[in-house]
Amino acid sequence: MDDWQALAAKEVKGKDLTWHTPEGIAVKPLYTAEDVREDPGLPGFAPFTRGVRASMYAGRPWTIRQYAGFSTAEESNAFYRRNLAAGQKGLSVAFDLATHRGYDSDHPRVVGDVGKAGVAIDSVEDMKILFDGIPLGEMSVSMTMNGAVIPILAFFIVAGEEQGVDRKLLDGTIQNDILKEFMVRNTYIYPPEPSMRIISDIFGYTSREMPKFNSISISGYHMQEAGATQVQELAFTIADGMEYVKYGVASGLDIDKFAGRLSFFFAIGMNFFMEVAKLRAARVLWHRVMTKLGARDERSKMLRTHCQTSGVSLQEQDPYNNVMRTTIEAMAAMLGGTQSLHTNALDEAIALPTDFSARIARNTQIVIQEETGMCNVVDPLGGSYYIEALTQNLVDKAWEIIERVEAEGGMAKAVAAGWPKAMIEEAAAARQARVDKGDDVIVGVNKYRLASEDHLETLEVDNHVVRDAQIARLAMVRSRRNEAKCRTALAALTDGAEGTRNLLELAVEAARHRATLGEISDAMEAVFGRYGTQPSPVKGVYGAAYDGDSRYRQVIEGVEAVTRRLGRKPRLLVAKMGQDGHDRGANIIASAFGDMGFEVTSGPLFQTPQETLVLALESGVDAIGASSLAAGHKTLIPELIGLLREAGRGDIKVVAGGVIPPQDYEFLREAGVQGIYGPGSNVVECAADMLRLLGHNMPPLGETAEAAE
Ligand code: MLC
Ligand code: 5AD
Repeated sequence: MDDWQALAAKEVKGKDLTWHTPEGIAVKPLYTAEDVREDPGLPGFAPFTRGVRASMYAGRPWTIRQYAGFSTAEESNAFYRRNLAAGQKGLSVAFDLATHRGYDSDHPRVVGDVGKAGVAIDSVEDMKILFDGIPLGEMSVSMTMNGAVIPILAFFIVAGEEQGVDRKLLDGTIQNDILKEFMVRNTYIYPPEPSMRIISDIFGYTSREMPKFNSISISGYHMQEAGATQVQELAFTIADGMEYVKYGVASGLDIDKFAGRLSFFFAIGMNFFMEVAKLRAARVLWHRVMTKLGARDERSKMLRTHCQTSGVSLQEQDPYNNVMRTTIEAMAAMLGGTQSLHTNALDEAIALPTDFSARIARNTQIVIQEETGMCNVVDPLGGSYYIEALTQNLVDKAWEIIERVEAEGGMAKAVAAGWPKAMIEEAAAARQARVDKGDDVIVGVNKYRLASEDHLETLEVDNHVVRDAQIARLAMVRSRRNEAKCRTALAALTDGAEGTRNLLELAVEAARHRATLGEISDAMEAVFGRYGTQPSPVKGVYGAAYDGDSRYRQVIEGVEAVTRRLGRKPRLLVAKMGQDGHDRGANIIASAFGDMGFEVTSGPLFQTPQETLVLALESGVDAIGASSLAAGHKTLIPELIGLLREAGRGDIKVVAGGVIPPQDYEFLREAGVQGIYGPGSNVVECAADMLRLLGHNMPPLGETAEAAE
């Protein structure tokens, strides 16, 4: 080793080759047998470091399970069938945001959301169409639903019933993970306490009635998407799992009766070896945790997981690069031993997948499975000094966080206290600063950027058409049902929410009588109430990363000049309208603009344009930045501008940011939007633009005012 060190030091002239990762791990340039503390054992045996099955993919490859859904049940059903015919193996349903948040498609709050980010499901009738020709006793179906989990699972059970499928045979997964919703994903409906009860009720019902069904998908995915480091994702996900097990046990269930059907879900980003090690570490940690919690059955201690390649790692610029990124991530997922995988489409940063982009995404997995021979050997990276050392490293680092969570009374308390969310937001702001400064390279975005981009065909859903169709079907369902029976079932559900009867069981009865999603949701809301939160962006992280940077300094000076002119700081409202809860971008903008000297009002989630207008006027803002990541921009932003004009405040500047396809730019500009910032926008540049909009003579960054003139 001494000789190697001397030789390497000579080669690099003494430069330190240690890589300090965002998770605080010092990765050395070389690993040897000395670094491996423990023998990882064998696959299929505790603690499952090398995989949960003895034969792994040599016996059966992971499930190719592409997450999808858009527009109506008919259109999504046809899409699923085409995909299954082309080699997809399992289904994974994406619902629209109206459905997620417990609103029927005819609700006035969801005009911009129906059918946009997923499929609109209002009743059993929609669910039956969604799975028409797809036998629910044979096909495993995952449903990503958390807020409106009771009506959706009830619809699924009744759709199965009406297909003639015994509940005992229903195979699939429901996401049902509410803790991470409060932390990062934001499609909650009820306050935390009743939300946790709902989860225990689902554990109780499924463990009794649906032995093949995975009752939860404990998700770290969205944490990484929100900016968490791999260690944070790992630790908070395992800690969430512990909390659910404790609630299940406290509700009277035997741990080994339900724990074997808990499943997990992780994001797989671009740090290849770290991701492989993360999945191995997750299995070690879960085995440790479940042993501690008193599980006896080995299946209860076995972490089975779905993975999805990382959405945030994909870019709008030079989008074919995304195919390579997704391939690398897919390989990390399979080398880490995932049970099921979704590979993202190359148009991820702009829209939902088209048939074309979905085909490339699916084939990424099929090529790995069928052309490379990679599945023939179990855990082929096992025994790599680096991988084994990194696995241990991640276990140790995550364990420190898990111990902190436990010391403070568990994850529900930690979520209520807010520190995990703040930790993730700090990591997100730090990452954004590294990207904006060019320290973290993104090819085609902050390095090797193209002078002009080719046009990419993307999917567009006309949500007015979808909404009209849904409203018509709702009317039909309501007119044909036995109103008295439906009302009685809904009243029983409200009583159940007040009492202790199993809510899923009661909702199944209501679903049979054609109660709608909104009605079932409301029946519980009457007792539980609807939950809302106020964003509180982190301070100082973005600014600290930029300390001493001349371009950043230029913006600060610009803000100071505007402040002198106005006699107060320039004021910005960061607005989130519609049911879109993706708030990473909004939080980063609020945080970074605050650091640069703006006075920022962070609007609450789920606002109507009318509510945003009121807040803008109350806060006396100069500009509004509307953040849109769920395709509501063409409906909601023009409506807001119209309201501002009606109120005589057309002078308030409106800019838009988020996932906005270039073909919508013209439409938005015509509607009065004065700046559009898609994925890959540099936040310091955005701030400079904002100063220009506010009338400041801001030269291009990097140039002095004289040079610009
Ligand atoms: C597997 N099997 C084997 C085997 N491998 N049998 C013999 N030899 C082998 N080598 C058996 C398993 O035991 C099981 O049977 C059956 O084959 C299926 O295998 P599995 O490993 O359980 O796979 P699968 O059915 O695909 O289940 C994977 C899962 C599940 C457990 C992770 O929870 C799942 O599918 N999750 C998907 C979640 C998802 O799609 N989420 C999307 C989120 S998108 P048995 O009898 O033991 O069950 C999102 C984005 C957003 O959230 O924000 O909107
Ligand atoms: N169809 C396909 N993929 C979707 N995603 C979200 N909604 C859909 C949908 N309706 C994927 C994207 C996103 C991640 C959270 O899930 O990849 O980044």
